[in-house]
Amino acid sequence: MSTNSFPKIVISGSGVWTPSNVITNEELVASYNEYAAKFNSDHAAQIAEGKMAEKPFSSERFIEKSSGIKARYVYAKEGILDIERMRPKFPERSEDELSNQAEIAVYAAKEAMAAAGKTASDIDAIIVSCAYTQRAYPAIAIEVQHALGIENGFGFDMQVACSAATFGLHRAYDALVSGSAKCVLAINPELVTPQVNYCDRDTHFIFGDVSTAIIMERQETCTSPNSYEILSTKALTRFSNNIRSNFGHMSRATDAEPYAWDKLFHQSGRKVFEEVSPVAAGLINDHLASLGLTPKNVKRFWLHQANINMNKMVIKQLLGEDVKDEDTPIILDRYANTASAGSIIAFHLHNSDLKKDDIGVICSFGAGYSVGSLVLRKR
Ligand code: CO8
Repeated sequence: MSTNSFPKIVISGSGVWTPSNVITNEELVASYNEYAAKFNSDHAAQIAEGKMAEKPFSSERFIEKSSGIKARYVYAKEGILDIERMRPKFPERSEDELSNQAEIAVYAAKEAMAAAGKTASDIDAIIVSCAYTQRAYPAIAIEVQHALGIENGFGFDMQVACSAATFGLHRAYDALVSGSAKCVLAINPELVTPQVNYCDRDTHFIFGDVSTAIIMERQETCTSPNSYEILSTKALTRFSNNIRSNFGHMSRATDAEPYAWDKLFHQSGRKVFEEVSPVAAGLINDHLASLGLTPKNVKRFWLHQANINMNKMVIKQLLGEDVKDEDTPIILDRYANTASAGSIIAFHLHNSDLKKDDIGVICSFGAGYSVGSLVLRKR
């Protein structure tokens, strides 16, 4: 196997914070269908005149069959199931309080730091990388740095939708290789439910909230009993409007309605499914080939968790039919799509049984389009 001659960089700890609130498909569909029935009744005249479209009903059977999702964890359950509101409700915090996203970032960060045996004084870079940050500045990463008592180095935020976590890990890797940091805390506080359109049956079931974190450092400082050498990183982007949200700071200047459908998450799910799966499989294949490896050399694929059928298709394109479930762990049945955090949850929950020298691949794919992978070897 060919590896580069750069210093060896390792993942030495991971953490996941899971919200205590759960919404099952049954609860979500019951609430949406009640909302849709009321909408149709309230707008019966306009619908009859063809001036407004009737709201179609949602179905638990459809959701589980077409996505694999059975439930999702949410930061705040209040509001989402209220048919007069149809969005989560967070009490506003003062500027003196820790922001919601920094709070959940800190939970996951502490778990990852404990797993890697690191304290605040060991860390000198914090990357908060996720689909949305709750404000533009000051960076959530700098707030987390402060909250954790990390006095050295720097922090910054970045966004690459569903590939934010892997692209964040790529930046951590680059900083460690170049020597601009010695120990990086990369966090993905995915607080996405505020951007879900709970009035839209095509997308109301897709997302859940979570926070994940990884500690990355040079091999020589690693004392963790469970660590992975990063053999290589690879990323690819291709522009597409098929997954989009138009919410942003410009909305105020355009007088746009902040809750309009196009300001929330929307997608052409079928097109995404068909277009992204082969690109993800191709990137993984090329990445492994660049290291003299094939998919058959990989013990575990920790894939992005958007859709179970999509993951099966990617694996089929890589390996054919013959794959055991434990080789490609699925967590979206419980967590749903957690934007960029899905592959990191899968890694965190399903890596401790790997043996020395086993090869694993973390791969994300989603909006942008963006695809990112890391090839790992157990130490
Ligand atoms: N109940 C009943 N029927 C439904 C429902 C529902 N809830 N939803 C849709 N249908 C209907 C459709 O309207 C359609 O009806 P018709 O045939 O009459 O038009 C029919 O079911 C079939 O619809 P689809 O063809 O769309 O169904 P699919 O089998 O393709 O499944 C999925 C839809 C599950 C959305 C699937 O296409 C999918 O998962 N695609 C992959 C999408 C993906 O990976 N997207 C990535 C997004 S995540 C990302 O990049 C991060 C973004 C940032 C995070 C944002 C957080 C808010």
